[in-house]
Amino acid sequence: MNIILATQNRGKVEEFKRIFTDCPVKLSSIFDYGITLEPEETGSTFSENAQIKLEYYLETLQKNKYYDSSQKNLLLAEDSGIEIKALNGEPGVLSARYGGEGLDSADRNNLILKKMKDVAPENRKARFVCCIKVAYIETDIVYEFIEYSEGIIMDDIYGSKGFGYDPIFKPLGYNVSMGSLEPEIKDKISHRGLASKKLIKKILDER
Ligand code: ITT
Repeated sequence: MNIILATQNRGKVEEFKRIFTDCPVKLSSIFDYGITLEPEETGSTFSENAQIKLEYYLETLQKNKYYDSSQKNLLLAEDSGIEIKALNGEPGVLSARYGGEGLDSADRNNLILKKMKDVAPENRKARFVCCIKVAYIETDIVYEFIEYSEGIIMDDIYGSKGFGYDPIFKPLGYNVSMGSLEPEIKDKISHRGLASKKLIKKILDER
């Protein structure tokens, strides 16, 4: 089976490649097909945005026949982000664009730290959310998997592994930031790792 990752985020591609290492599938991404156009994420939930991405890239792939039809082809779209309790759930679905388009990840992390500077340790709860949606390209049948990774927002930036908000997020049960964890540990506890685990189980059950 082929899985085509429908994401423009190279951090996600790297993680999915690691997570699927032992799963008997061939992984590629829309980068391999030179697809750079992306849809506007106008949904108000992770599920709605994952659906928007899935439909957009499904149409592109089906129109251009960018896949090997001698095998089953699964298109995988994913919408994710971080919800911070003290910020009423923000950045949420706006995680990739929080604070405006001109910012990079370090700017976004600093923006959050600034907003949270007077928030007491017990009120710094946050969680990562991952909604994976997959569609069989030939049949359009869709499945959804949602998972969470709970933790708190730290008082500064720690670690340089991972991407996005990893350096300011301390996962529950750990004493260091997600950005300080070895990638394989992150995959075991992350929203993306846990949602992927459900998908992998489905793929293996269907074999
Ligand atoms: P695609 O839509 O093309 O997949 P994107 O980066 O725009 O790429 P999202 O709209 O799903 O993806 O936004 C997810 C953002 O949430 C991402 O840019 C990060 O800032 C943050 N995020 C998601 N998962 C994360 C993780 O594992 N670690 C740190 N930050 C994460």
